[in-house]
Amino acid sequence: MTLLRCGRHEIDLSSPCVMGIVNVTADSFSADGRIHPGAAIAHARRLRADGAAIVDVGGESTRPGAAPVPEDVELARVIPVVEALAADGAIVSVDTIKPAVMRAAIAAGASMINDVTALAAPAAREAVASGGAAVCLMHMQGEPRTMQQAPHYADVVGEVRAFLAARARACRDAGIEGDRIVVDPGFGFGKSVAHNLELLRRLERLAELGFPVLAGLSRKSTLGAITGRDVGERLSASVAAALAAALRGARILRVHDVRETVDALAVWRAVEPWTELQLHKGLQ
Ligand code: PT1
Repeated sequence: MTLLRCGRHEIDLSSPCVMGIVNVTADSFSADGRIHPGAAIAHARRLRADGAAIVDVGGESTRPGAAPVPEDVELARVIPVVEALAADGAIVSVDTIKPAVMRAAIAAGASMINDVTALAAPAAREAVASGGAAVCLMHMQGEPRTMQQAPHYADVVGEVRAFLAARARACRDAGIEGDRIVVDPGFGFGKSVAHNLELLRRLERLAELGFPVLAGLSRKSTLGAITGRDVGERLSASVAAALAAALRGARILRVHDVRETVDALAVWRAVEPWTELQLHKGLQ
């Protein structure tokens, strides 16, 4: 059994789980500019009811071309949402690259930090280590504003794997236990369509590192390139991509469409030979 320790929570990853995406953006603000986190909190509660094991709260977009958000703005967006969800007993992840946001989020009850720069800052490693949080270490080439301009690799799988192994080592050296570390190839972060597909096809190579693998493909442009669909029409493509990742060893699937992904995983689980025993015992 693979257990991930997140703060005082434990997640059983012997079968894949779903992380629901909660963006705290313009929608969460009233017309006068004051924070109104209610919409984000309600959305996160719906995702949990739909079967999300983790909710990932983000106040700064990292998608291609996105601009940075000031620290005070990010804090004001994220912290009220973390407080409300943690009070519900939720496993809350916070998608941030700023050590001050990590510290405040953990103090507000977050039990996982999702950092697209893989805890590059020493203060970030210290915040996660002292807070007892889990961490998702993600690979990115370049920075969000410009990363899609000319992504280049000699060996994309080998380079991403070596990067994640080195980041995991740095985290352990900083006092973060191995059973709190998750790794992520960072689909769409400085990668062409061919790079993303190669990483997905050979995801087992990353699972071999011995840490649970998180895969985030939901609604991304690679799925648009494959299907010809706009971002709002990528539900089936996203579910298929999540399942393809799960089949190759991903243990956490970061998605917008939680209910649909949970159903797809349930069918896959029921078909897998290793579920036969539980089925005979419990589901007859
Ligand atoms: C991810 C991820 C993330 N993705 C983790 N955190 C985003 N750990 C934000 C596109 O090509 O995969 N893993 N946080 C969203 N980023 C993108 C990137 C969104 C690319 C869209 C695209 O469309």
